[in-house]
Amino acid sequence: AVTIIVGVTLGVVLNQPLWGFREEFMERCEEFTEGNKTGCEQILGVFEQAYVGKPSCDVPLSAYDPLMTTVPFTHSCNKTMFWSETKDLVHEYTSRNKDCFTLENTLLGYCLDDLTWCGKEGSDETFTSGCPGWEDCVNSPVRSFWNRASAGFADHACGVASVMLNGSLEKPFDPTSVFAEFELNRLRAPKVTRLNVILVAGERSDCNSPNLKTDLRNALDSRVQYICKEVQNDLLLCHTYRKQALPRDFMIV
Ligand code: N1C
Repeated sequence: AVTIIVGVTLGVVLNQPLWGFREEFMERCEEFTEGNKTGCEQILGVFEQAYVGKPSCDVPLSAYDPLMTTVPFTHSCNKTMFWSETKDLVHEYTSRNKDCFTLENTLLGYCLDDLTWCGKEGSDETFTSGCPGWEDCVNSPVRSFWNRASAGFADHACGVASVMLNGSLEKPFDPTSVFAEFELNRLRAPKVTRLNVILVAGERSDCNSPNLKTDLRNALDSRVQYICKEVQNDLLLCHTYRKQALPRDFMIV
């Protein structure tokens, strides 16, 4: 915090962003890797090559291929946890249960979560304002990153995978979500054996909803086993009841 305050203050005085995107990235990366400064600088360099100097709606998914090769996923592949519209809850859960990994619990996801970035033609800088939003264009640096990283994250999954969905929505499984478009269709037998749907109990949907039983089921490789369990939001949130939060047969291997 002190570093940030000093950085921002100096930045204002000198009219230059001393605490910009690179500093934030490096701080997160070094924290995650327990101080691997050289490794983090290298990763940042490969990351920047995806979008620096390019028009900000002209960054395809493939621009991040070198990054994905440089930073392979290392978590045990049968501990993969996907999510859609349950971001806070799923991270509340994974922060207590080290047996599950969301993309944000991996190095790349951790470094870039909630950040905005883009480049500009003829500039070697990273900008954090005036960048296209998710809906502004398909090939924005941020959207392409999450799509590409999510695809790679799903390709890494094996054995039992899980997804946390939101039962207070009419369609917990949204066919236009990143989960539907870039993850679910990559879960293939025999590499992946089962998908656990963890449905956070809500007003609008339960495990019997056609949206899950039919739509999600049909979008999943028929050779992959499918189970769905409803869990209570407060059980999930409460550390004391963690062991009861998921039924026994639901535990991730
Ligand atoms: O579109 P979603 O959910 O189904 O995407 C979630 C899905 C997860 O399983 C993740 O593996 O896709 C991956 N993912 C992220 O990890 C991620 N972190 C932050 C996708 N999007 C991610 N974001 C941002 O959240 C991103 O900017 C996008 O706008 C949202 C998608 O969230 P969602 O609609 O709840």
